[in-house]
Amino acid sequence: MTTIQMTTVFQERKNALEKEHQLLIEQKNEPKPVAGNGIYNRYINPVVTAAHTPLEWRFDFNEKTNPFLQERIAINAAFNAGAMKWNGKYILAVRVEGVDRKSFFAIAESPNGVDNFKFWEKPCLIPQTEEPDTNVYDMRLVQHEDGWIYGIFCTERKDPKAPKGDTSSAIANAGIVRTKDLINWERLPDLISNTGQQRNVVLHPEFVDGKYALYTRPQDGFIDVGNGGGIGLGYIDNMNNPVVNEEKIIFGKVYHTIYELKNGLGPAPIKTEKGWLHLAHGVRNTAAGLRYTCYMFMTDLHDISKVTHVPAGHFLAPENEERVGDVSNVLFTNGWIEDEDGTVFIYYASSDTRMHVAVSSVEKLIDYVMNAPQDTFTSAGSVNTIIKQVDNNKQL
Ligand code: M1P
Repeated sequence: MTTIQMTTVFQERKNALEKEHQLLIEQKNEPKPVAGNGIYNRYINPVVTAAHTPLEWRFDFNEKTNPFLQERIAINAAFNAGAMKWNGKYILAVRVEGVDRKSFFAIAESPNGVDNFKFWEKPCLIPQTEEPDTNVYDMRLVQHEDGWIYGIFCTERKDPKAPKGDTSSAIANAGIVRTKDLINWERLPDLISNTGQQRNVVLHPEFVDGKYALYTRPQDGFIDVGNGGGIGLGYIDNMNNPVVNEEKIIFGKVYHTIYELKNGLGPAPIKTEKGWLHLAHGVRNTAAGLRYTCYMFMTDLHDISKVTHVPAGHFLAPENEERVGDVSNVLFTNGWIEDEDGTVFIYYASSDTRMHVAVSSVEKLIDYVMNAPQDTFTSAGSVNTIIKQVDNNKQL
């Protein structure tokens, strides 16, 4: 190929890539045109995908070193994002995963919460502790009343006790960073707890009796909860020395529910006049593998360890194209944003691959959590619940 032809190939590809990328990012998003369940509206397009990541991360744009304009660093997925409203913008701390399987965090912002999510120029630079992280993921962003924005995430490292030849066993723990600008991150020590491995650790946004409150999810193994499991609650005095001495399970696993195998808190709870609204994920096993769905519950406004309301079953489950991805049949959430007018943007990832949004309001979520019937834990109980509603409807 002559130099003239090569220049054309490079320039043509550059133009095409830039056009495609711009169209994707600026694509308008609309609610799905269905009556739905009256609790939330899903939006048609995913809000963030691997293809949303900046072209500069993926392509060397120097024609001399990359004459075919090949993708040098490919991105595999963009999912499990923490979320917050900041300086009037809807911010996602996205778990971006390269094709090398390593996840990292990157901030994407949108002016309206449902489309036009654009990544900041560079991924987040997370300082290391003395024991470097092998992989990091699933950050919960919390604006705490102490003035800091905290990011608590899972840090994964190879199990040092794994027998020779076992190249998979890992240990999960909660890594902690804090920031004032989402650019400069201060790394604090990893969480110290006595209950085994930790994932899905979430900071409560307010002090409780002068202490930091943490929702935890202790488990015996990396995948299996073993004898542990459930959503725990513990307290620490100082984020610079994050030792949680005692954890109380406030929401455990229950036989024949959507959280039979394990569960974990999603984002930090939303404070309402009726209580704290929680969004979590529950996992059950099936012949097709683990199924992850999202569910809601409420805790007492003055006693955050007391669960007051739990509607039966899932609140959001994978549907249509959401069912398929790198880890299929998974919906996972670790971010939502409550707007000043009570609108709630629920950010959820499907099948460990891409991010979506569903929009609701505090009023609708309270109505759902307080009035949808709770689980009776038996088929006969479910039938009775339906018959009661049919009979009530007949009186109308
Ligand atoms: O693959 C599904 C999810 O599995 C893990 O969640 P949990 O610890 O509750 O099992 C996490 O790795 C999460 O990132 C992932 O989406």
